Amino acid sequence: MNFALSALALAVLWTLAYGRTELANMMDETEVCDPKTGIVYKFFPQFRNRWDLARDKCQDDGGKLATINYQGLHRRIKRHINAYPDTLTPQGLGYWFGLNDRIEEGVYKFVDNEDFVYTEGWYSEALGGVMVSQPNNNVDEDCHGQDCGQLWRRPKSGPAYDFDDAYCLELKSFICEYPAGTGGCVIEA
Ligand SMILES: [Ca+2]
Ligand SMILES: [Ca+2]
Repeated sequence: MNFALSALALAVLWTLAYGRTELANMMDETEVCDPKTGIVYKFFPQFRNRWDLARDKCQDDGGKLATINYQGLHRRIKRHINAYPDTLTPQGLGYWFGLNDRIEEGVYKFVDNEDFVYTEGWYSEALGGVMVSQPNNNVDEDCHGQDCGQLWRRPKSGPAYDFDDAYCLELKSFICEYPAGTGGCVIEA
């Protein structure tokens, strides 16, 4: 009995924490509605842009580079990317999103200046027995380091699409977001 109750409690907690709400396709799988918030996300897996040009493209389009600042949304986006061949292979091994520390090294913000709080989203892996965690502001290829956030297509088998700071001049796909209600995306009760 105790075991059954414990299992039930765990199931309820799991559902509350990791509810399997999915992003809903709109025009196709590259344009989706988040039924939790009514916000629309658009993936550009065929485009290759620098981070600042991706940011401008989203703004010109009436949106902004996506803000991903809590676990539920990050999980929904990761599941969506992995569910469709068109979104599974971004250019440059990743999707730019709004996260960046371009103004002050180590102080991460989104494009609308929202503070970054969801630090569990960073990628980490063991390399040669050493744990390498992002953000690492790698300076190997640019002495200014890495200041622009991507959802990284790594590891190669079963990519996690967790957060990495990358060189802003790299050419990558990107994800824009548009205000709640755009294109008829509504919050589900
Ligand atoms: Ca940096
Ligand atoms: Ca990095």
